[in-house]
Formats: sequence, C-alpha cells, structure tokens
Amino acid sequence: MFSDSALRSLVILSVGLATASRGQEQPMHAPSPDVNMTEVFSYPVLPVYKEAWTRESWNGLTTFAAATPLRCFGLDAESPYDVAVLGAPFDTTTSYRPGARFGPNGIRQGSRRIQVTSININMKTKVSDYLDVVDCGDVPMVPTDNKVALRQLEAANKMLLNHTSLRSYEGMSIAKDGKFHPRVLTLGGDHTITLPLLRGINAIYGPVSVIHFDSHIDTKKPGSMPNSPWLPGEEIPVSHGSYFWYAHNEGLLAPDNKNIHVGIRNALGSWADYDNDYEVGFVISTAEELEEVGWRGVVKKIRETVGDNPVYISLDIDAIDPGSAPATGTPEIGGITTREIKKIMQRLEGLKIVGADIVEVAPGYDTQAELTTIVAANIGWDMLALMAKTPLVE
Ligand SMILES: [Mn+2]
Repeated sequence: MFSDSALRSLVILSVGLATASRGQEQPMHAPSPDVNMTEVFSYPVLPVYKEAWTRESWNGLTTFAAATPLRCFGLDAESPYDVAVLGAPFDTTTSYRPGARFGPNGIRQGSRRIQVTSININMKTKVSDYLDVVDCGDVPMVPTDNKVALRQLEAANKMLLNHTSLRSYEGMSIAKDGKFHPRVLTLGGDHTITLPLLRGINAIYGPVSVIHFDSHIDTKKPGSMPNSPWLPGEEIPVSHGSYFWYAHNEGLLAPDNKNIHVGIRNALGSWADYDNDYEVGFVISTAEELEEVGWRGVVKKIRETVGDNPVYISLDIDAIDPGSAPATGTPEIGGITTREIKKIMQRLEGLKIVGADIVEVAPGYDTQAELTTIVAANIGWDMLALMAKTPLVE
C-alpha cells in the first residue's frame, strides 16, 4: 500500500514523465492562463453566442422553424403575435398505431433547416416580413381522460385566438367582432384534435370551409361500423375517424358541401359511409383523381369548392405517400407526393386561411433519416407562407 503522499508523488512523477516524452509541452488539459474563457464565449468575440436562443440548424433549443419561443399561457400571456404555433401532444383516440403524442416535438425537430426568417422560393415570400410567428410549446393534455384532454386544448386554443394580433390591416376583418386575431398552426396529435380547434375558429369566424388532406374521410357516423362495440343508448366517444361528423353536428363546417377531402384512398366500412360523408358536408378528391387530373385539376376543384369562404386547412400526414412519410398511425399506399403537395399549397394562394393543423405524425415509426417529420415541417412552413400572403380582410 502507498501512503497518500507517496501516491501523490507517483502521480506527479507519471505526469512529469509523460510531459518529458512530448518534449516539455504543458499537459494537454491545463488551460493557458492567458485565455479568458468568459471573453471567448461572449460578444463581441463570437457575437452568435450573445443571444441565448440563437442557434445553428443543428444545435440549441428547438422551436418550429426557429419561431420565437413564448410562454403564451404564463409570463408572456400579454405579448402580441400574428401566428401562434401550438403543440397538441395527444394520441389516445387513435384506431391503430398510437404515437402521435410525440408529433409536436418531432415536427419541430424536422423543421431545423427551415426558418420563419428564410425565403420560401416556391411561395416567393419571407414569412417574417409579414407575420410575427411564436412557438407556444405544447398544451398539457392528460393521457388518461380524452374528454379532459380535448377540453384542455379547446381552452388553450381559444385563449390564443381571443388575442388581438400584433399587426392590423387595411380593410374590414373577416372576424365576427371586426378585430384582427392571431392565427394558430397546431402540431398534432391525432386527428381528433381538429374538433376542439374548429370550435375555437367557429367562435371567431363562424362556420368555415375545411380543406382536409387525408387518406381517410374521418366523417364516420358514430356507431355505424358493422361490429360496433357500443350498446344502444351508450354515449359513443369521438375518435380520429369521426370528429368531422361531430363538427358538422355542432355547425362548425360551412354548409352546402363547401368542404373538401383531398387524397382519399382508404377502405370504407360500408357504402353508406359515402352518403354520410356528403351529408356531413364534404366533396371528395381521391388520390387516384390526383393521378388523373394532376395538381392543376385538384387545385381547381378545391378553389371551386371553398369559393370565397374563410378556410381552415387540416393536413393528416397520411395523405402523403408512406414512401415519403411512413411515420403515421394508419398508413395507406398510393398517396400524394411531396412535390404535388408543395404545388397544391402554392396554388392555394389568396384563400383566407384562418388556421391550420398538421396531425398524425408519430415519430416512433419514422426512419433514422427523419423523413416524415421533415415532410410535415416543410408543409407547415408553406402553410405559414400562405397565411403571410393573405391578410384576413373582406
Ligand atoms: Mn385523419
């Protein structure tokens, strides 16, 4: 056994020998007394480090498209903005593979190479020139009670929408109260979240036309499936396949079939589901139709359907072909390509987009290359560009 002092001598001797063998250099980990590390990491030596939120595309805290992070329900509740990005981490009404509760942060991660301050070449715009976009983080949604979780989102969304937006515009606002309100881009979450979101939209604008990108129609009449597990008279909970039926029944959708599904290709439970879908208020553009008439034909059909109505865009990532976007709960083959969705988004310019969501991104099923979250993030970025290009005036 060595005594403490003997051990210390031995260590010093070893370091000395190692130093000697490298020709009298200082030990590698000893900082040079001439370097002031505080100075190195502070302005003006390296100005990028002055702002704690500033980041390269691969580091730092992650908000959607590098939007300003804001504690929208807490300390920053009074701060004005034009668009709030809101995460809705909820997946307990999915019918097949769960996992969309991780969607919001997955989409933020997928957005690292796009910024609200960068130029969108296709859309010929720079979002931050027209809109102040903030990222409000995620609404706490309890995983053990869907009714409570959906109420939490409804309350949060209404809180954001009830603000007056930072910017106002020449002309009359299309809002019922004549004021300019912020718009919300919600990152889901399974598709049921669209129901509480539309309730908030309805309170501000009244019924709106919905452009619904999805491989499934999501208008299923509760209890209509052939082997319904619900007993007669039982209250049937809303799901990600039936929320539009509820939205129609609550008067949230524009009347006279001014709503459209785009990308439809799912198997139906029964032929009656088609009739029911029309009664709920939609027309259908199938994925096959897109192949036949091209993006120009689909854009024409969308614009003819929604007319001059206020528009809410709801995009289920399963509308996109699973080759490009595999990370979702109910994938269907034969979907929209990323080039097609970008072209369609671009040509929706001029529509009065009052809000939007991107749902059903379940990053657990994604590739190591993060394909799905990158697709979702880029579509969200185009949605912001559409909002930037059209103020909500009469
Ligand atoms: Mn859906």
